[in-house]
Amino acid sequence: MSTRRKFIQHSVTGSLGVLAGEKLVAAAGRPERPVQGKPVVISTWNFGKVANAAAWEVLSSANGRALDAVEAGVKVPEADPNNQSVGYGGLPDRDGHVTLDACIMDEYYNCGSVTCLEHIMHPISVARLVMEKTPHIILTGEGALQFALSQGFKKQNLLTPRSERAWREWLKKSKYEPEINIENRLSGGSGPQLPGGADNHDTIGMLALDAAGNLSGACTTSGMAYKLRGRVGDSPIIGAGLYVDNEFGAATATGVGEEVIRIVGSHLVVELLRQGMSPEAACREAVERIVRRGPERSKTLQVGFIALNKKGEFGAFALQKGFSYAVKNNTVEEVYPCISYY
Ligand code: SD4
Repeated sequence: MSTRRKFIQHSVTGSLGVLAGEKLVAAAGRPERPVQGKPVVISTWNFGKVANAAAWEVLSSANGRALDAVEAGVKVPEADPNNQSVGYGGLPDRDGHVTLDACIMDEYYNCGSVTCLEHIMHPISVARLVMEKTPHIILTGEGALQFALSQGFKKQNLLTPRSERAWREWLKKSKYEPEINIENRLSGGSGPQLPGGADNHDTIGMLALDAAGNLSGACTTSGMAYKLRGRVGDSPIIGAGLYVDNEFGAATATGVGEEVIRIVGSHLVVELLRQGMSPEAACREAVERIVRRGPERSKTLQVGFIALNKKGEFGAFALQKGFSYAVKNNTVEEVYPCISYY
């Protein structure tokens, strides 16, 4: 049985008992009937489910704010040494440095970001402080680290033995080839295996709508494994990896960041929400734009978008099969395999 089929089967089985007709829900890549309402949190990939649970603790508490929820949520994979794509345990660049990208945006159009940050386990919290305590939006590299230390963050070695082994194995051939859907293998998925047992790219992007009707989002990653030193992806770029417009909706992205930046993907999705599209249709249009701009290139890589509107309706669309996203609200706690262009 193909790994893809195994994955869908796993998701379907995992769905039973949560909602009536869940088999159809999972197979279609979206809920069978419209799901909406607040509060709600959605995030990228199957490992989003545990992150959503942490966000839900905030969202379901009195006056829980979406901004606090998304920060708490994405800190879960950031601190997980077994997640080789985000924070601690992330795969390094080709020189062996773990460099982290993250950004956060609230309901007032405030935003903060760090790029190429080293030695700090929770880049999302540093990004939040850039937003709240500086007149700037983006801090990078050495300056971002200096700022983090000044705010009391502790310097740590983020390269775990497992990730170091994977990197040393990779060095033998030094072939840079991001694999489609490598993310699925995280948290029990079944994606392909890289030398040394490593994954080569993932990201958690998370969007939340709180009970007061306010939206926020967060996005954090160690970026593409074995990237060139200094490479920054879409994830910390406001408008590319994440965008929140509290009037209409929010979107975030995962996959090959260069493609997302080229179309300023998350901002595009949110603008399409503004024009009245559903979250799924907006994500689809952004993906189709990537296809139109590079039809051949688009066959070889993965990009996925998720979106959430002010009513609490959500949707997603990906270039390739195999992307998944996790949703939690008052009635649903689910990982949906996403529909795709190819
Ligand atoms: C990046 N977008 O650095 C990130 C990686 C990613 O699934 O999302 N991978 O380009």
